[in-house]
Amino acid sequence: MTIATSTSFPEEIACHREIVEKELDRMSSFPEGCPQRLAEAIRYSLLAPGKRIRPILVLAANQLCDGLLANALPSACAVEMIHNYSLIHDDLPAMDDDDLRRGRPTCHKQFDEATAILAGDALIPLAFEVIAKYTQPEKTAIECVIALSEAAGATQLVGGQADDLGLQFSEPNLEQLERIHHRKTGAMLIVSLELGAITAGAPLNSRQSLKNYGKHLGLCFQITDDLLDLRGSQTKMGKRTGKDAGRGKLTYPSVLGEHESERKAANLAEAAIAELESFGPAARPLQRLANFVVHRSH
Ligand code: GRG
Repeated sequence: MTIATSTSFPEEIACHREIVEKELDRMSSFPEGCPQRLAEAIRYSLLAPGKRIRPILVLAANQLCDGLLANALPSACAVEMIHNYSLIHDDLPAMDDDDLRRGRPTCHKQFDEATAILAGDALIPLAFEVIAKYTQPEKTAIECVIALSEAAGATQLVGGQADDLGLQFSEPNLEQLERIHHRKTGAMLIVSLELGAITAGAPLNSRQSLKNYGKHLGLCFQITDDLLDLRGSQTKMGKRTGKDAGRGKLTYPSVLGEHESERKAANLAEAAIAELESFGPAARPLQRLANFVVHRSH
């Protein structure tokens, strides 16, 4: 089925961005105890203008399952904190070695490598602290901590990144590529939807539909990321483009070709949209988000 609407960011959930940004600001204000340069580096990266897709997914999924926004907000901030740490570390010379992120110098360029490593390090426990302190009831907080730690851990985000770093200049292999991206990019998007459902106390079938939507959306997001790296505008993306091919990285266009990659991304967006049909019209914002992801320019 086709959601024939605008491909811009869905307005009904774009408002969540402001709520999340205010809360991220508050949660990273460190009134005392954090060394000033470290606090500046954390806030420089965390509050930089990102799309905030992951926290918006948490809040939109929670809303779809009739949850309370205030109970999902700690998890929304936590996924953005983990995402931010992964961006800071990914940009380091030992990893992807980037000097531009969200339209600004990367954290290690603006500060220094040691400070950037520590800023990323500090964001990991902060994410779990925020969930544990501010999610009700305690049982729900524990469930959120377990879901996020699994998604961010050695078998998912970190494992996917490790495999991706090890795979430069290997033979094109779609299965390997999909396995990496399911963990490196998909896991954090899937857990965002799961956290929204958990904090709303949603039944298992709703949780599963949201996770399936996240699985399709995650792969679609990665394919469009690869296509944008190939032909996107550096100004719009806020990061260097054209880097993957130059480094011999395995990407969807390098394995499938541009046309087939586009077709696959469109099919995945359709599959994501179909997963949410059982929720009725209340799912439209998340369905439009899938359209935004496949047509995005940044
Ligand atoms: C260091 C453990 C570790 C993992 C790094 C984030 C990451 C994993 C790699 C970045 C490389 C990359 C381009 C991944 C593809 C998908 C992705 C995470 C894109 C960046 O996310 P956006 O587009 O960024 O949501 P904003 O800035 O909008 O938050």
